[in-house]
Amino acid sequence: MRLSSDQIQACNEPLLRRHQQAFARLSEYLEAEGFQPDALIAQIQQLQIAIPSWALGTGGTRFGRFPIGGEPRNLEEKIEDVGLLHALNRASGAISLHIPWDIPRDAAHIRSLAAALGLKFDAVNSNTFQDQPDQPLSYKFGSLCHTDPAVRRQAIDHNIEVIQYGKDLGSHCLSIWLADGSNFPGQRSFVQAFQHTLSSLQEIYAALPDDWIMLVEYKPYEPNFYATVIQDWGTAFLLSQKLGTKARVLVDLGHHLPNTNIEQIVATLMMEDRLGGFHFNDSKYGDDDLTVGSIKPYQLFLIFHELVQGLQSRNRSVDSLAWMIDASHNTKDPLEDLLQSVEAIQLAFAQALIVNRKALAEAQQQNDVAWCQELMQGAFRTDLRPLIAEARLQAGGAISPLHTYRQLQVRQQLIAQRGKKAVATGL
Ligand code: PSV
Ligand code: MN
Ligand code: MN
Repeated sequence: MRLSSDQIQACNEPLLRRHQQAFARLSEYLEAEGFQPDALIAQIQQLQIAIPSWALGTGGTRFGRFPIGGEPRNLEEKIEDVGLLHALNRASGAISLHIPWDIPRDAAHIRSLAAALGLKFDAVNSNTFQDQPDQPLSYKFGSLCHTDPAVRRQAIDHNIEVIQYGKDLGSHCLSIWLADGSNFPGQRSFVQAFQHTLSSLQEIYAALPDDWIMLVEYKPYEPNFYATVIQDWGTAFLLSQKLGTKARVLVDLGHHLPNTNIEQIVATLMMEDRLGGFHFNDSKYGDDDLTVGSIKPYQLFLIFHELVQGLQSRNRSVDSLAWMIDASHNTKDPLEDLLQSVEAIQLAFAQALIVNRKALAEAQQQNDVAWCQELMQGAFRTDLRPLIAEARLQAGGAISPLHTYRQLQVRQQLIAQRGKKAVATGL
């Protein structure tokens, strides 16, 4: 299924007048504050958020899964779904695959399908956290860290194979998340587990093309509940430093202990030029994988404030980082959820763009604490939704993606085409 620009424009029509009024009011305010709406729009349009192939079906917990029907049954249909999102918001122009959940057997065909929808292939993800049916050795006690060199070999070879799939698709990035760790004290030597992981990663790194990045993702717990080998940003940073300049840290917002100051981690990683990318989601307790911005939108803004500062001070463009959503849950239409997530990311980014950085630097220098807070919250509390809508509209997207998605009855059509019982492959 595809959405034509005529369909989208027809849905925009009745919303246009109100949008134009709201955008005119906001533009006036922004210009008075010293910002050019056109320049902001150009930056917003540059930010493309990759959609993970595993987020397109209804997620779930081990207690239950409640599929809503019409889910993509194969990689082609997953690409089709990301194409629907991108047609609506013009900001989801990339897809990220998990191998072997989504093996692109005919890479040329998959590539042309994606290109026809304006999509690129973002990071390819390896998977050594599950045993596959035809797999000779088990990852029950780890993969790249395993005590048995044969298991490590198998996991290394898998990663090298994933790089090959990525090359065929035109990706430039390998993303590695390991479930490796231990469930009970004394089960593993921390040092040996780290050293095995490092030497395995070194072998994978050696197979990485020169124009690729290796993203090393950390997570403090789950599925191992005593220790995780790459438990935090410090460990991921250490590994990336030891590996080389093509290795970078991936920050998944859900992979921190409660109340961790993620924005400070981001600032430090950017300062050292070791931030590689993001997995966006939101959470109240842990790795809850909820809709981005649904629980802690101020934290998201503070993170983007550091990102914008880091990118501007290094003169780097927004596409120098890998931006991806990593969420999957139980109770919403996944496509609606992804539209909401992308919009939350765009809003936080735009809010960060309108922080008065010069005034902030001065207030910081004067230790004017109250004014610093005022400047930050002033940007955060500005309603920039008309600016994001205008960025979408100018790019050929929907003024209100969710409204248009519902009006065009996308889910109902997907159910009619794929069936009520269709369940996404993967997770
Ligand atoms: C693990 O919790 C994680 O965040 C990693 O990025 C995985 O690749 C992803 O979730 C999908 O399970
Ligand atoms: Mn993740
Ligand atoms: Mn996670």
